[in-house]
Amino acid sequence: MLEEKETILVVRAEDSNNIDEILSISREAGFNVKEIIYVKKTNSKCYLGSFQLSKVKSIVQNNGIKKLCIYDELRPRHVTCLMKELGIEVIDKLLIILTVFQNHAGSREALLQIEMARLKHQLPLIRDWIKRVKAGELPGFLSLGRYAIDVYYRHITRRIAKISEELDKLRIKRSHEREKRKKQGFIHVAIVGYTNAGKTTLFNALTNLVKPTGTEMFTTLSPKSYMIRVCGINVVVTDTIGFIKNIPIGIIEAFRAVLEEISNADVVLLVVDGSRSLDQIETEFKTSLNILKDIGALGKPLIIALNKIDVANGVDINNIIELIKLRANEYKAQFIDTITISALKRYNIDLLKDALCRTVQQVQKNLV
Ligand SMILES: Nc1nc2c(ncn2[C@@H]2O[C@H](COP(=O)(O)OP(=O)(O)OP(=O)(O)O)[C@@H](O)[C@H]2O)c(=O)[nH]1
Ligand SMILES: [Mg+2]
Repeated sequence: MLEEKETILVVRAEDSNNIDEILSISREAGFNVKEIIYVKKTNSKCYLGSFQLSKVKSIVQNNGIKKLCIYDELRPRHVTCLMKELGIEVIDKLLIILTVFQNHAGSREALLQIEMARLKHQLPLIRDWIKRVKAGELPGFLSLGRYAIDVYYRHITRRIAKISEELDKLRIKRSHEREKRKKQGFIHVAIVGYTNAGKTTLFNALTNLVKPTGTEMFTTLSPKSYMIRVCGINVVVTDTIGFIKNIPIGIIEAFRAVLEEISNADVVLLVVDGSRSLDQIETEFKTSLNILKDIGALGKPLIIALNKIDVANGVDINNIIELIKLRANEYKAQFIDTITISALKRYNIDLLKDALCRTVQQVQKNLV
């Protein structure tokens, strides 16, 4: 079974500085990476140029590899061409990430969101196959005839419609719950940030709950909300799904309901992993700001929790604080303050609560 998961990993050359993260994601998806191939320039027909394609072909044949992982967003024609040339399964970035999600999905909503993203991802590929089968370009490909592919296509479209309906119901329920809490005068604080930054650990520190945390990425998929009192005000804190660099749009769309929890919050509490190198901190911070911008949450009061200072790796904290301020201003965020904390050791949680207190008081004043 394990051998089935042996793979060649294809990565864009420009992503080589992000290779540790890409390898972690691939490992968490269960893949055993035998070889990494970097692509400088992609080929419009088959994604890999003829030289790299023949290299991959020989590794596949010599090692009996059954899957090719490409950490990029592929066009249907790329997938079809690669499958035809190599005769093995081709898995792109969206599918790799969804496999990690699948391993962590704890709720029906998360499972439905994952299935939806998978099916929507398959549709254009199947459309491409139908087109080619009709044109006689794929005789006997995948041993499916045209009729079977048509039936499968119709099955997928029906399933997508059904899941959409169910997800819409869950979304409406979620938004009613939010509205109810708003009417009761609760202030919403969304804990956001890069995957593994320590969001759930902070959520636990603020709420005294013990939600699962872990060194793997995407431990949390479904948002968890809990009410706490912050200087006499009822505050609902919500733990959310982690961000990553260049997240495929299909995933953002599928997890729209989860991201709405952030765009509907009153205050954003952004957790930054302060134990990383300055470059990594900058990349992760900018990725988070970009996603907040995309989902329309950048205009909200933004508090930064600079986390893991118990294991800060020699980078001068003041440099990090300066960098954060600079970037936050560049993005025109409504930046409030950076508080250095350790969510795990519970350092400075009181200072963070003070900053939260000042901010939620202000929000409450503006609401009146
Ligand atoms: N040393 C140290 N480790 C921490 C701290 N906060 C969190 N961690 C560790 O970092 C890892 C990730 O923590 P989580 O709270 O699961 O991170 P998350 O942001 O919720 O991650 P995802 O849900 O996967 O996106 C865990 O192993 C935590 O124990 C901290 O302040 N110091
Ligand atoms: Mg988490």
